[in-house]
Amino acid sequence: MRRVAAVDLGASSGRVMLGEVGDGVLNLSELHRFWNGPVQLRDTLHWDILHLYRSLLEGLRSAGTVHALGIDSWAVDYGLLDGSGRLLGNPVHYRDTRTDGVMEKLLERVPAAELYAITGLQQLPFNTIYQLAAEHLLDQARTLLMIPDLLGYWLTGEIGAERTNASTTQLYDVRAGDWSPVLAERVGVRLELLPRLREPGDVVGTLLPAVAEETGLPTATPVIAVGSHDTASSVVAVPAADERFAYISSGTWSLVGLELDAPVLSAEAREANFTNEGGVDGRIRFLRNVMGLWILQECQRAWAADDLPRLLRDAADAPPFAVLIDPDAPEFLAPGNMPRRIDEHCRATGQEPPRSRGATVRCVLESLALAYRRTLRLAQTIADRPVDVLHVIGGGSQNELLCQLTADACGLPVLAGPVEASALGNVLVQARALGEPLPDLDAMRALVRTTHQLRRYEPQGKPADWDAAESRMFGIR
Ligand code: ADP
Ligand code: LRH
Repeated sequence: MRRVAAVDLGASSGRVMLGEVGDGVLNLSELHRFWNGPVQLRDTLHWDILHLYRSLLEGLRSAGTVHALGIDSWAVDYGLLDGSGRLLGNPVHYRDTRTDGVMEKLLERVPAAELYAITGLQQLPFNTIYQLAAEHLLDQARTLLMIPDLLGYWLTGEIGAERTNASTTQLYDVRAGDWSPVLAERVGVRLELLPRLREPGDVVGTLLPAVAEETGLPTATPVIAVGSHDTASSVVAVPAADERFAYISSGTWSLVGLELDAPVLSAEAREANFTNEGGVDGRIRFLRNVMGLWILQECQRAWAADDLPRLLRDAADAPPFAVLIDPDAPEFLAPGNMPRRIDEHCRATGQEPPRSRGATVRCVLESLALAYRRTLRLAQTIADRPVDVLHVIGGGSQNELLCQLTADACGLPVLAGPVEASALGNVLVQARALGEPLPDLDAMRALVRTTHQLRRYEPQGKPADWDAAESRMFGIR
């Protein structure tokens, strides 16, 4: 039996999980869960990276004997090191306003079509390339490390860039499989800043003596590079039985799409803003970011309403299709005042704002389900890959109302679970690196399928209601 620790840092919480993998066995248990989120400090929105690092060490301390550990986190963000390896500043949150207007300016110099032909990445205003264009510390920096690589560096002293996360920077050439010198030069990023790439499954290094002492783990414990982009790890754990599946990795964001063998770089894909992110074992995650449960999380924060089950019951009782929003509207990206911004969005689109919390939540969930429907239909057409089933994984797979609305809107059966998909994908890639006979993604997914219970939602209701709602939604975009 392989025992490994998986550190999984989502945008709303971090966790250290203990994974056990053996013949027909895939156990996961939580060692430590901790808060994660934005911290506003003067004029900049940050992550609390030292809190994350300390929490990671705390989790590892309670792990007991493990054969290895691996780290995955949200994408696009980074820390900069100076020439002596010290962190320059506290990593900035991708929702910070420093990137306001930056994408538009950079696109005047580098045409969107050229960017897409090289990177295959969707345009998100916070992609690393745009953050770097707004970065004040670039001149002093000698090394750029994505968040899991930064934490791995603090654990081992080793520098590198894991490929799946590197693929989210928009500085990575998706066909060449390496950093793009052309783009780095065009945006003024010195190529030496970008470390050598690592594959998921590579050994990052072993623990520094001080880390071993702090965690009680032997110095020989390897840190393994997993699919260090959390979404790459979560897609590993999609319990699909064949290739005719779509997925929604449902957490703070909803990552909605398909798994492909090769990138789709067509004009159609670019115009529909689909991304081709790097997956484990050379797969491509052809997907779009839908704003996700962030909107609900921010409503809960504004209302100080911790009781999510109650809010969801109220939403289930609220009248259907009363109000719709475009969840991907840019005004929903930044933190703060979310219920008020929903109300303003409704007024601006000629709708009466929702009258209760339950109605607001219903509006958010129905609007998300419609965004999923539109995204999945486009993905199947553009990639020419029809699907029979939609897997919903991550924390949002526990939201029964959203799962049912998703099945109804998409006209597809939804299979919900596992909840901790990123941690499972992280564990599975580590187990394989340690020699567990899990030759390919099919084998890993088969193990998830036989060890985890999924909940099935059949499409219900009248398809015509969703057609009408979709037309209304197009009207407000
Ligand atoms: P991230 O990795 O982005 O931090 P998670 O995958 O942990 O996100 O998912 C967090 C979200 O899952 C929460 O915002 C919440 O909406 C949803 N969620 C968590 N627990 C439940 C639950 N018991 N019922 C319904 N939804 C839940
Ligand atoms: C989800 C995620 C997503 C990225 C976003 C920044 O946690 O990694 O795949 O686009 O965060």
